[in-house]
This record gives sequence, structure tokens and C-alpha cells, in this order.
Amino acid sequence: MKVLLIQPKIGLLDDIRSSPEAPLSLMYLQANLPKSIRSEIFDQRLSSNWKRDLNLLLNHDPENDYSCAAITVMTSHQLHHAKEISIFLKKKGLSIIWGGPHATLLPQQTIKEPYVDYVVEGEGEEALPEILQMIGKRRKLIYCSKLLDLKKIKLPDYNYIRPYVYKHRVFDRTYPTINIQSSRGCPNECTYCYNKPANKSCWRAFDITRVEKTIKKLYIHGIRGFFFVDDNFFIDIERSKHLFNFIIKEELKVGLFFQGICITDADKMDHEFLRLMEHAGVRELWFGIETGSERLRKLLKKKGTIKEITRVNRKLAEYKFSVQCNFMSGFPTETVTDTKDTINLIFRLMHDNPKTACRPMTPFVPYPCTEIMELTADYGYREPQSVDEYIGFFSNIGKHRFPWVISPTKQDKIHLLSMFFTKDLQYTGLSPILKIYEPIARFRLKNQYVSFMPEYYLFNLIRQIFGFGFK
Ligand code: B12
Ligand code: SF4
Repeated sequence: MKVLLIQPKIGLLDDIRSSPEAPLSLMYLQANLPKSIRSEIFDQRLSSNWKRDLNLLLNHDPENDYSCAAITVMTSHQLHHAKEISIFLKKKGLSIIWGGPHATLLPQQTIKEPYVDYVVEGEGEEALPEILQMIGKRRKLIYCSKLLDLKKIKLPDYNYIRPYVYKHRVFDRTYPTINIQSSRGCPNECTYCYNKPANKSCWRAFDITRVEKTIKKLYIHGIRGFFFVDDNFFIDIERSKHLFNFIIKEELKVGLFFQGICITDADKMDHEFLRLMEHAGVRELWFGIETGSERLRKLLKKKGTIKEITRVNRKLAEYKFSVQCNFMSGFPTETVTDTKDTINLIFRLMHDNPKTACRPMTPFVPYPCTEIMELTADYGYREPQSVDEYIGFFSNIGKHRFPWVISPTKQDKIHLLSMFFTKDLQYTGLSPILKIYEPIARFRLKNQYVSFMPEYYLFNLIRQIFGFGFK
């Protein structure tokens, strides 16, 4: 038996990068398949003509025994691509298995689709081999995986994916960088995050010595940057120290990037630990700050007060690595003052630490099964009820008007302006426009001067043509 592991296209964030991110979800599945089951990863993002390439793959398989396709899906425009590929492969007689965050959160809704045969709710390393046993015997099944013991899970073998294809330069032009995962889940309970429903607010870690071995192996193969996609890496400081000491001891000249860092964890990091991180080659720490409004932070159950955020940011200014901050706007109950508080915080953070980069104020989108989704019902919001409704929703995401947003056009203008002083668009060939308009964007945003903004319509046209900010 042979299984086709499919990574569908995602959207803007992948499109604007020099190369897409490594398909880690599938790499974990592949590493944990029994030896008797052969597999191949097909990454739609690397194909200019996916139908032709899939046909080639299927027709040129010497044994011609692909019996199923395992597809990873998150709640996003990726659903559209996952559906197209599923229909295409189903017509060729393959059984279709969906897994990933979307399937995990909405298994009942997902299994109703005629082109989906099996759904995996949760982690797939044990589930996939079991489902493969059922193919041909049972149809339409939801497999609910328990939280796995990570000691028993094999780490991905990066040899199967040509790591150089997946280097991403967007963070730092000089380092071939690849994603890596060293732990799963997060104990926090932010009301907009998938973690509580998907990982039951439980944090589990892979043995750090295994992670270190993987880093060393990739280093030998020329990879110099490692982007940790852990939901929350710094839960166990001793474990983190072990990694940093290993890198220093082995004299690995690497750049390390961490996403999803919690302000209260960073607040506890002392000078000695931060120096160790610096010596090990930490380049970027990504924080999900989300809002500058204390009231909204409580509503979102977001750890860390504004005082703590500014204190951490000032503390980190002393070190070589940069601070990357994510923000959103348009939360249910958000007032004009709340938005203003977020904008003020952005400017304050950038002022206090010249190495702090604030990413665009992304319009808030409620995700399935999150606590905040319940609040949206108070505004009469009806969440999508099927994969097709989700696809329709994400196809129109830029034009979508949520009933709780006070002034959608103003929110959109603020989002657009906030894009101009982030690194995100610098790699799209739009740098000259960015340089000219950046001071104007700063002035407008700082003063919330957006009522007369004729250039908004021009930028909107450009965004629509290129799809920026929508999908
Ligand atoms: C890296 C990343 C990305 C990368 C792309 C990832 C890739 N595959 O190439 C980029 C930066 C492009 C990205 C984009 C987005 N992302 Co993102 N991303 C992540 C991140 C940080 C890591 C993903 C990863 O590699 N995980 C490691 C693997 C091993 O875990 P996994 O994917 O969960 O896979 C396991 C199981 O789910 C299951 N499984 C997965 N697929 C399959 C398939 C089958 C068949 C089976 C059986 C099992 C199975 O088994 C796997 C092993 O146990 C996650 C958070 C996280 N820590 O997981 C968010 C996450 C997936 N992203 C998320 C979101 C919302 C987005 C955006 C939509 C955000 C936005 N508003 O812009 C955008 C996409 C839209 C756009 N316009 O581009 C959410 C998804 C929530 C949801 N309901 O789907 C997550 C969970 C973050 C969060 N905290 O909410 N993302
Ligand atoms: S801290 Fe981050 S990963 Fe943890 S629950 Fe909050 S948003 Fe999710």
C-alpha cells in the first residue's frame, strides 16, 4: 500500500515568501508510518500545474498502488484547495483522509462532505496507520486520537523533503531557515486560540536531546536557521537552557527563531538566560500581543498587562535579537478607544526598542470551537456550517463585514496602513512604494487620520489584483 500525503496551498502568507514552509504536519505522519507502508509527500505549493504533476506521480508509480490520500487542512482558504484536490483524487479511486486543525475542530461537519472518507480528530501519528488498515473495509469514519505520548513519536526525517526547497528567507535573507517543532500545546487559555479545544490546554515536549540531534544533522546539511513553531516553547526553562548550551558547545553557527512567546514567561527570563540565548544565536522572538487594551486583554484571557509588555520590550532592547509583535483589531466589543490603545502600544514598543518590529494589525477572524466564537453569536453572527460555507467565507474575507466591528472601512484602512512598516511586504517587489509611502502611513496611523484617504482606493485595487490581505 502507498499513501499520498498532501499539503494544499495556504494563501497569502505562503505566497509572499521566497519559498513555502516545510510541511511539518505531513513529515510527522510520514516518519511514523510502519515500514510496510510507502508514502510520498505532494506539496501543491511547489507545483505550477498540480493536476499534471499529480497525474505524473500516480501514473509513473511502478506498482500503481496508491490507495489513499491524506490531506492536511487548517481553517483558511486552504479548504478550497483541499476540496479541489480531494475531488480530483476521489475520481481516480483514492480514499480521502482529512486531518489537521480544521478537521480536528469540526470532525462532524467535515465528514459530511462527499469527497471525504475519513477524518482524524487530533494528532495523526497513531491514527493514520490505523485508518489505513480500515480502507476498503469501512467508509465514513471519524478517528478521535488521544493526546499522544511524545516519547513514542518519531521526529521527522528531513531527508525526504529536500530541506533547501523549504528554506524561508522572509525572516532573514542570509540564513536557509527551516521549521522545527520541539513541543506541542500550551497551558494558557486565550479565548480566540485553537489550543484549548485541540490540545486541551496541555503542554507536552519532545525529548530535547532528540531535537538537538535533528538540528545538528540539518546543520551538517547546510541549514543555518531554525524556526520553532511550538505553540509555547519557553514553558520549561531548564529544557531551553539545555538546547542553547548544546548549540554553544557544538559551536553551531545558527540563527534561532521562536514564535508564540508569552509575555509573562519572557518577564521571568533573567539576564543570564537572555545572554545565553544571545550566544546560542537567537535572532527573533515572536510575541502574540494582539491588543493594547487592558479591557480586551481580560476578555481574551491574554496573559500579561500593558505594563509587563512594555517592561519586557525595554528589557529585550539590551540584547541582539529582535522582538516581533503580532496584533489584531476588530474583536467583539472593541471600541474606538481600544483600537487607539493598540496603535499607541505599537508606537510605544517601536520607540522603546528600535529592534522591535510590529506586524500588521490583522482583522480579527473567529475560529471554530474557540470561546470567543460564543460571544459572536450575541451579535447575530452565524458561523459557517459546512466546508463550502467556510470556503465562501474565506474567499470573501477582505470584504466580509462582522456585525461587531464599529467601522469596517476604518478598520480596513488601519490594517492597510499598519502593513507599511512591517517586513512582510519587503520581499514582494513593492519595496520602492513602501519606502515612499511609509512616513505617510506612520503619520496617518499615529494620528488615526484616515477619514480623507484617497490612496486607500488605489491600494485596495492593487490588493485586489494581487490578492494581498485577502486570502
Ligand atoms: C507554521 C504555521 C503556518 C505557516 C504554514 C504551515 C505549513 N503547513 O506550511 C503559515 C505561516 C503560512 C501559516 C499561515 C496561517 N496560519 Co498557521 N500555523 C502554523 C503553526 C505555527 C505550525 C504548523 C505546524 O507545522 N505544526 C506542526 C504539526 C506537526 O502539527 P499539526 O499541523 O497540528 O499536525 C498534527 C495534527 O494536526 C495532525 N494532522 C495534521 N494534518 C493531518 C492530516 C492527516 C491526514 C492526518 C491523519 C492528521 C493530520 O497530525 C499532525 C501530527 O500530530 C500552527 C500552530 C502549531 N503550533 O501547530 C499555526 C496554525 C496551524 N495556523 C493557524 C492559522 C489560523 C493560520 C492563518 C489562517 C492565520 C491568518 N489569519 O492569517 C494563516 C493562513 C492564511 C494565509 N492567508 O496564509 C491556526 C489554525 C487554526 C485552525 N482552526 O485551523 C494555527 C493552529 C495557529 C493557532 N494558534 O491558532 N501558518
Ligand atoms: S498563549 Fe498563544 S498558544 Fe497559548 S493559548 Fe494563548 S494564543 Fe494560544
